[in-house]
Amino acid sequence: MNKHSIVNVEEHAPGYPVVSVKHPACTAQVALHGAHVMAWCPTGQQQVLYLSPDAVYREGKAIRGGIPICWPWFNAHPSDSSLPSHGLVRNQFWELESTDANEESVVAKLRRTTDQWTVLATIRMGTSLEVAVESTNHSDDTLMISGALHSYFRVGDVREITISGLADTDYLDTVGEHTTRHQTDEVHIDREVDRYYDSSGPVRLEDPVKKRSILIEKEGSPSTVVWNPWIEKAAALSDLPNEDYLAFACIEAAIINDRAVTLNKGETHRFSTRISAE
Ligand code: TA6
Repeated sequence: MNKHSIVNVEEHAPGYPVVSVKHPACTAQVALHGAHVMAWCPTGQQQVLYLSPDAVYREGKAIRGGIPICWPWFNAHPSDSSLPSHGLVRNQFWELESTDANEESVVAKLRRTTDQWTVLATIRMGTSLEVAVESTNHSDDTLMISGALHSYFRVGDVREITISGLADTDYLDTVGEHTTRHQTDEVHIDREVDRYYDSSGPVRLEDPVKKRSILIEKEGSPSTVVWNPWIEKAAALSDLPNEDYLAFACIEAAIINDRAVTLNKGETHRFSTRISAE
């Protein structure tokens, strides 16, 4: 298989390289900034990921949409409010280590390395999409890891979708005063939703408007975050059209800060999400 006819690195904006994949199984785009999957479309299907038309493509600003890699913490830093929300690495350029193409898929590996740690993203794009994040601590200090694969799924109308797989689990409702609640059945979105579910199992998004179903599987993360900003919060986001709260739902493989993983020197942790659509 001629890799060069399938994988190209192009400038999405000046100084902003993106891996562009055109494979028989799918098309996809991965920005080196944040090792950020921007788009993935299995052949013969509709685009699976939401990407804001107002997304900003410059160093230091996370792309609104796709699959942000939130690492090494989730949401606000546990102790330092001066640090950016959702960690450091979604706002930084990563090194493109390799791209390999075979009959089934393309695999891209991107890494960020410092004196203390290395984070490696392995992104497999084919008839399904898998994003895996491996963290390695190579310092003498312990390293606390939390974060999320913060996937934005494109939907026809968020008010019409059904999210299954979270029934009979507890969740932390972070809208307003944080409250632990119990999910008795399927999840529907008719308001701002920002919930951390105690669930490591698969979740299915049914979209009657787009007439499709998206399966989200995960490994190595104990929580599933479901988020939609709804009207008011969407209007406050400058990189999101006001009406686009209707066009996506986030279903995230997450390690919430109070469930952080401790890595000693030489230890590695891996978490991943696998997405398929039908
Ligand atoms: O994952 C849900 C969440 O933490 C929400 O609270 C909201 O802040 C969202 O992430 C988006 O965060 P961002 O920093 O990308 O605007």
